[in-house]
Amino acid sequence: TAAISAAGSLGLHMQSVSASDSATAMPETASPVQGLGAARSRGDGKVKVTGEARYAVEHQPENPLYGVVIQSTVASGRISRMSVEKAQQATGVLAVYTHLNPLKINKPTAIADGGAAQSTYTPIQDDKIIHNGQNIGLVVAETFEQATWAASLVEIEYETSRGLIFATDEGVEPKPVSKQDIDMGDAEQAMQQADVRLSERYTTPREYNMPMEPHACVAHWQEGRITVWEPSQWVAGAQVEIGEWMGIDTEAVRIISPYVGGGFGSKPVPYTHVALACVASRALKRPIKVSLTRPQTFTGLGGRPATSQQLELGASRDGKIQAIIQRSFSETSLIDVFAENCSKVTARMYAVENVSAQHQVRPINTVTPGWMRAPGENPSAFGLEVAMDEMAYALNIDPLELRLRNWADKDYQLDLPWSSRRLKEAYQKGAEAFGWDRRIMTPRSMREGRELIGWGMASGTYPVNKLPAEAKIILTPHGRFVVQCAGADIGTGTYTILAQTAADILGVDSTTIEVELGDTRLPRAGVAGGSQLAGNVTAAVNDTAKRMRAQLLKLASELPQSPLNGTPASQLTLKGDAVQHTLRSGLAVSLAQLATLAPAESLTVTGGTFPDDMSQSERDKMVRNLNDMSRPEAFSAHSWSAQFVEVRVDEDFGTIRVKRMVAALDSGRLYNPKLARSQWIGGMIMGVGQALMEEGIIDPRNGRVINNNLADYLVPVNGDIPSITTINVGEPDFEATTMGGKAVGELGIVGVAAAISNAVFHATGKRVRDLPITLDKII
Ligand code: MCN
Ligand code: MOS
Repeated sequence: TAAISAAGSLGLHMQSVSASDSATAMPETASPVQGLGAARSRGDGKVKVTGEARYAVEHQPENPLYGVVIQSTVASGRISRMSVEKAQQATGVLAVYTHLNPLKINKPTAIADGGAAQSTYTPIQDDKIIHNGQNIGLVVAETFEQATWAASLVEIEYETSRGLIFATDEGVEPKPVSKQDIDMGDAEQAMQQADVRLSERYTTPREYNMPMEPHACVAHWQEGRITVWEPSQWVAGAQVEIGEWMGIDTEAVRIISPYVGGGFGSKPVPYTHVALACVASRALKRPIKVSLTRPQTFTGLGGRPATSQQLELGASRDGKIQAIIQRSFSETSLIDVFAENCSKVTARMYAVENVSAQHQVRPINTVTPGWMRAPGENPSAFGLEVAMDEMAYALNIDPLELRLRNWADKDYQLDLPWSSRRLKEAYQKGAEAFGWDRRIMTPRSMREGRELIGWGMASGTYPVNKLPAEAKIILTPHGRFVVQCAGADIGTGTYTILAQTAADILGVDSTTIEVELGDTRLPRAGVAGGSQLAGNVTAAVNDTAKRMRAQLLKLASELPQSPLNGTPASQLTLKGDAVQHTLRSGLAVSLAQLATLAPAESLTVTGGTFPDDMSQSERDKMVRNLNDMSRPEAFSAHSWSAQFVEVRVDEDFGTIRVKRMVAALDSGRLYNPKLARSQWIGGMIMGVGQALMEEGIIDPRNGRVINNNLADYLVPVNGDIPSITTINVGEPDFEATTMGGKAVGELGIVGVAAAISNAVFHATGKRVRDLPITLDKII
């Protein structure tokens, strides 16, 4: 299947096979420039696998200090006594910062109302405890070991009050998030008239992102300015928050984050240990490293909050869904509203005219939750797609057929046409590759020996978000291009696709282009979140590269010593590391030669997608908050997927194994099919974890996260993951984005847990509506 044809170079219909075969299925492209659409390997791959890539906390400043965070051990109340003398007297200790000896930290502005992946908690300002594992102190010493030892010497007593541990506890006061309510048609009445009604509750537990690189930073205060090496999905957001915490100008903050060892939504903005590091560096006038331990990351920042949704579906006998009524809630902290909105896909996936959905948050004693891959869409699709399977069984209609009978020819929620929706193709190609037509509908009807076989499917979607961005391209004295942009590469492939974007325009091999990312000094870009960065920054680099090309042609034509002097730029082209005459072959000036002839300042070009007349400060504002993110206006633009899963359930032991996964996905044009597949399967694997393993276990007595480490908080390992087939059914969608691509990063996880739950039902006849699907729930 070595399949990069002319169509393949636009990322079309690139079919790949199982994960184990991916090397043969995804050859390096033969295209001369390895531009967009080429299935190239990651440019940053080698430095990452050889350990050369320096992650934030690996930055080694001169004469560093080490800070160790102290966390609370109760959920609610106040610190009644704290004794830090022993710690202060321990070898190497410089300071113990607590509410008794605080450093001022200002309350940051919530970055987005009802969706900020951020806590506004300010540590060490008072004695109040609002959750277990709250950051309540920082011990600073000459070495990490000294700081760790000293932290253990701090004595703390609490006056505890009754905490609200779970969203369903008595005393919890729900808050509506009415901004996101859905009220279409007359759902109550349509429900009454429906032939078949189903109403069930679907829940997802607390889940944690847990990237390999824990949350760890280096803060260095020097002469009124702070530089922070911080793993970041969004350096501009980090810059604002740190400035606010410290009470200094945003411009006095620099964030450096060239590599991020995964974020999955947990690194959009820094958390409060970073605030402690920054103010401690200022107070002690030395650089300081602060790293949360793995257990501390479970409460030093939030993961996906637990969700619960009551979902009622009404349908006609022939399988037309006539009404949906949904009431959902998710946990939040006592101080911030973070809504994991369970109705993100409810009214969008199918042609349903009557929908009523309301979501509320329930404040409890927990750290403010945050983003985790597809916040909202993920639990929303779990509920809806399991409910659709239940309806299919209630009506005795094949689950895939039921979905087709409810095909949405437009976005019913927004009443807008789709920009593109190749979901039917996804259903068809996915079903074909999976062999869905051989499925026997009756549960427990397929088996092999002791193993029950279950086949399940689900749909998934993720929206296209947008924000302008900027880039800079430099031609170096050696005739090489450097592309710069502040956007992050969190393991996604930004480095690579930006080189590919520039290569298309500049006519050089993309592997020769250097890309620099993740620094507030570089041209503006917004968050690597909401699966939009690729679209935003490829568009910016495309524009900048065109400006660079125009500039080079102009220089070649105008520089007195250029061999092409006097040739109109319209007769020149940029390819093969040279500006060439289009008509007279051999007449050319190499980029290296041009670089020596041209004045240095003429070889740096900036560009991007902000409106030309937008001021610098307005541009700053846009990339520094989340409210200016937009969606296309005349169309509803989304990525789509169809997930097919086979599980095997051991009848005696109840163990569940995912045997096969097939997904057909529409993410529009793929900028790099190899990387897009890597993203998709990454999401699918995370979906396996969500379906079968992941669950934060909370101690009802004190709100402690009991399984706060990677030995007890289970995630899939290689042995849990079957062969995965991904099929690209997307086509370029220029209504969605400038470069024609749609969302990739979060799409892969959406719907996976539902497909697995549906497969488990098919295998066993047991319907599991509460994730994860552990064996106790099916035996
Ligand atoms: N891509 C493509 N064609 C497109 C769009 C994207 O080939 N049409 C590929 C590119 O390689 C691009 C990548 O997919 O770099 C992701 O692009 P995009 O969907 O725009 O997502 P972002 O760049 O905004 O990345 C964030 C996204 C999110 S929100 C989460 S959560 C997530 C994810 O990416 N976290 C990740 N994928 C992750 N992958 C890794 N390794 N680590 C994480 O923390
Ligand atoms: Mo992704 S959860 O939007 O960072």
